[in-house]
Amino acid sequence: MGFEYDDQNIFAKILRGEIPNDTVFENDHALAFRDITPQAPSHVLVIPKGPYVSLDHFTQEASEGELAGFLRAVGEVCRLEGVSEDGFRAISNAGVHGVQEVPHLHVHIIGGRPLGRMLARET
Ligand code: DGP
Repeated sequence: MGFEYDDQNIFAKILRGEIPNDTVFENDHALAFRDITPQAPSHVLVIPKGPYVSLDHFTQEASEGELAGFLRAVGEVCRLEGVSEDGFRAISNAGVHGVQEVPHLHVHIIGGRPLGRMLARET
């Protein structure tokens, strides 16, 4: 499957510095910042700096350095936010079924309170 990246998406604008963000952590390959509509006391988005739409796209086309830098940023955020001990949820929505709003790969790191079940059960 070919992946098309829209460089006018809002996270591309954040990476270019066109829109401000509340940065939590940054390394060579990733930026982590607070979600504008937090779902819990701690809600941080981790994004790769490269133009990738989804985890599927990223893991197909990113270099080993990008993969490592991104994943290490996820861990750094957990520790910086203090959610490692009590736990957290990492979510990456993709595509229509995943209800992805912003078409630049992001992992939500959510914690700071009990989060309940991952999904509502289907009846
Ligand atoms: P989703 O694509 O559905 O996984 O979620 C996108 C998330 O991005 C959503 O929780 C709200 C957040 N968001 C959207 N626009 C902005 C923005 O301009 N700044 C920040 N910090 N977060 C945003």
